[in-house]
Amino acid sequence: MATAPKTSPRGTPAPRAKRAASRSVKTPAEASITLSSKTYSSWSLRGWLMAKLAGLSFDEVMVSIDDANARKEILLLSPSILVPCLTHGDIKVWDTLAIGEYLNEIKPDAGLLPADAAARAHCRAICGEMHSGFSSLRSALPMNLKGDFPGHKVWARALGDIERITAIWQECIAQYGGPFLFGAQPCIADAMYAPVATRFLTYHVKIDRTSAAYCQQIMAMPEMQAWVAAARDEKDDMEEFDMEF
Ligand SMILES: N[C@@H](CCC(=O)N[C@@H](CS)C(=O)NCC(=O)O)C(=O)O
Repeated sequence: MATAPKTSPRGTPAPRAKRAASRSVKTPAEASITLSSKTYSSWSLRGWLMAKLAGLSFDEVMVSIDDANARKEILLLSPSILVPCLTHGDIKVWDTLAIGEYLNEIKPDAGLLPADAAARAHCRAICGEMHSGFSSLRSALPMNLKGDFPGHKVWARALGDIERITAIWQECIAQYGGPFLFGAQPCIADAMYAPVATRFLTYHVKIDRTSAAYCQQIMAMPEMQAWVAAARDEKDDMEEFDMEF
């Protein structure tokens, strides 16, 4: 697997792209990503954010997972019937962690994984914990970027998940110096935990100062601000979720 150097060219457009932009010619996107709700779909947010951090140019294919015809469409676009799904040429990648690893292979200079092998292993471990765990937190505090629930009661099992997540964050920030989990730049791990940061704010979860500052750091990212603004513009509100979606 390709590893990433410490520095990133993120935000520095290639000279060719610059020339195209100055003539107002829209260059075709390199890829597309299937997404569902920007308000509620935490996995869509993770995959989208990873692609943004990678510097990939991509089209967003929005599908509503409520609608039967749209579900058929997702089946064509994503063999798991889940979002996100990345399509890059003939290659389809339909699982968020796999998308992150694939993006790291095609954009090895983007810094999606830490350059140091030990930090990289640490990063993969905490991404794995998010990918396969914290089910109590997910069902108790579903992502809802239009919501604000100050009095929300957090049940005991979700509190265990919150303790573990904030311990992960504190440990990473102490070890790598912050402000992101693995240092100065956001990486795959920050994309994996970004929806959790939104939940802590939406439900006014009481957390330590380091974790609270980390949530603010995530929300201040220009990519997150763009995603949240798009979520607020989404028309269809859904009543309520009893599990993460
Ligand atoms: N393990 C999958 C989880 C993806 C997932 O659960 N996606 C949800 C949206 S956040 C979904 O597509 N649900 C479709 C449905 O419930 O119909 C991943 O890593 O991508």
